[in-house]
Amino acid sequence: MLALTVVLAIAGCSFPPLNGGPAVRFHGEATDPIGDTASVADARVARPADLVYASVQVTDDALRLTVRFAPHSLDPATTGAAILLDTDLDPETGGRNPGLGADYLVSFHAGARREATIARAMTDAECTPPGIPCRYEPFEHTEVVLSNDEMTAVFPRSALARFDGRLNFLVIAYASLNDGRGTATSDHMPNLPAQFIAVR
Ligand SMILES: [Ca+2]
Ligand SMILES: [Ca+2]
Repeated sequence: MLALTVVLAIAGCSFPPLNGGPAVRFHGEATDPIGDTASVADARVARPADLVYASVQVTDDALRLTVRFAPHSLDPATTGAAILLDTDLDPETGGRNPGLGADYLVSFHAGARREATIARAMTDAECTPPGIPCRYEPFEHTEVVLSNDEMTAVFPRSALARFDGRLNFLVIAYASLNDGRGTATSDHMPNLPAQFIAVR
C-alpha cells in the first residue's frame, strides 16, 4: 500500500494537469504594503487584517477573486473583505467612489457562516442624491476557500450583466465586531493616488 501511494505521488508530479485549467482571458492584480492597517490602535481588533495582494481572474465561465493578507493577520473568526467591481468601466454607473462606479459588491463574510456573496448596485427612494445607487442587493452566494493567509471565491461569469471581461476593482478589509453587527475597516487597496486595480 505504501509503495503504491509513493508511485502515485511521483506519477502525479510527473504529469501536471493539462493546461493548468481553463484559460484566463482577463487578469488584474496588485500588491499592498505590510503594516499600513488603519485600526492597529483599536483595542477591539486583536489582529487587524493587513492586505498584501489581491487578484481577479476572468475565464470564459468564471470570475475568480483572491485576497491575501500579511502572515497571521487573517483572523478566521473576524476578518472579512469587500471587493467593489466596476464591470462596465463607467464611473458614472453604480455606487460612487472616486474614479470607480461600483456596479457590484463581493463580500467575503467573516466568522462561522463563511461565504461570499455578490450584490448589485441598487437605487431606491431613499437614495440621496436621487437616482444614484446607494445600496447593494445580494443575489448569489458561493463558498470561500480559506488557506493560511488567503481567501478565494469563484462566481459564474454569467452572474454579471454588461460585462465583457474587463473591470476595475478595489478591496477593503475589515474586522467584524459584536457578532457581525459592526465592522471596523482595517486596510484598503490600492493606496492613493491609485483609485482602482485594472483587470484587462
Ligand atoms: Ca496592507
Ligand atoms: Ca460602473
